[in-house]
Amino acid sequence: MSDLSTTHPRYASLKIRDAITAGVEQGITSIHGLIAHGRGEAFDYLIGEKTRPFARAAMRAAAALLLRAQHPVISVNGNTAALVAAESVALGRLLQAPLEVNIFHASKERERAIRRHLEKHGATAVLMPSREAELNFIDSNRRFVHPEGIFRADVIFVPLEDGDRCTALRQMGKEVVTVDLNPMSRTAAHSSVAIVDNVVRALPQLIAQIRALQSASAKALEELIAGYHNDAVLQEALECIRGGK
Ligand code: PTJ
Repeated sequence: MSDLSTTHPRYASLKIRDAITAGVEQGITSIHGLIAHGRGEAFDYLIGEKTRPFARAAMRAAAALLLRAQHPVISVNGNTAALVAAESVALGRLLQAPLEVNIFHASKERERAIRRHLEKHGATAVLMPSREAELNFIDSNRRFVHPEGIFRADVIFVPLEDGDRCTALRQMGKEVVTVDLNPMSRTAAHSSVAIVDNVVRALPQLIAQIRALQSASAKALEELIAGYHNDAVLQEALECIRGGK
């Protein structure tokens, strides 16, 4: 860990860097994950490193979609595990949804390290990718999924996604909720709901939003989902980055 003073003006950002580099050192996060993180940091800087109204709107719709789901699943990769393991476990518990390890850069060792890390944070059942079920429309390692998890899911929460799987899941008729700081990514464009925010800020707020909507009627959830337009929300994020808002 860096010798960080809480008074450092970049303290929050540097703490997150420490978490992601620790993830690499522990064999949880891919070395490529550092590059992905750097890209995320650049976009975070451009949105002012705070949760914006467009992200809050997406979180409300995401909460409604996840609450309406019959079989929600939370997909966890190396960056998510390093940054928000405890929050991912809490989200799974709240939704009674399984966590499933699914990584882009293939490594059985890293899959097992992610599972152990989630278990250390309180996860009881972590689904692992298998050769028994494969997604269509995708060639990468991410096509291998658990038959009772992502394969069967109707709504999948996939923070820090690569665009290919998001598109494949949508082509298979599933709803996809993502967290991605880049509003121009294929992931953001192709998901049902894209939360343009740092996953570190987004997860606690999404959990709070789900709690707030837990007793909402089915009709109220439907209305929230129907009133959400991902393209328009991404446009707002782009305007914010261009300095418009
Ligand atoms: O563990 P693995 O093998 O599954 O690999 C995970 C990564 C993230 C390396 C892999 O999925 C990947 O290469 O992703 P991409 O295509 O680089 O996309 C990652 C996206 O996440 C980019 O659009 C980044 O801007 C965004 N991002 C990075 N850090 C954060 C983020 N979004 C939200 N919060 C972050 N902290």
